[in-house]
Amino acid sequence: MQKTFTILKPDTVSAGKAGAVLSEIERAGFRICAMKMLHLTEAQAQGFYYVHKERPFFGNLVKFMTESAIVAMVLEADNAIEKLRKVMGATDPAKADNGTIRKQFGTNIERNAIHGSDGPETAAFEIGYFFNQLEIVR
Ligand code: 3AN
Repeated sequence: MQKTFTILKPDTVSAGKAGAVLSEIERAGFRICAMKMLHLTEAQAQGFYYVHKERPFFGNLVKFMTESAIVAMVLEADNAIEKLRKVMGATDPAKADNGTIRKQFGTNIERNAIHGSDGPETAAFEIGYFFNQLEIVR
């Protein structure tokens, strides 16, 4: 079993689609190990996305991620990291496969409904950024 980290982004939560996206996640067979809703500050969003700090879209990404509430979760499944990336679909919803979360709920490459860790090191960092050990249900 492997753990991964996901965020239902502000576009999803503000559109009232958090439940619908969560449904897709559960239907795909993930166990929810931890979940919280929060409204990120600018500093918190910058810290989370520090790997992208030199990218031209960094400022807009931080602005978007702080515009309203998000739902952060730890998920568990066999091969969870890769599995979630498949269920999410391509970063750009226009290029995402039919049936993926980003195809169904994303608007564009920035407002793309959901975040998922892209590897074991980022998953470990991202889980620890949002949750302490006591908040992760075994
Ligand atoms: P993914 O979320 O699919 O792993 P990354 O890690 O390349 O994609 O990018 C992180 C986030 O930055 C994306 N989820 C998206 O919201 C945003 N992003 C990526 N590329 C662009 C871009 N060209 N323009 C605007 N935002 C982008």
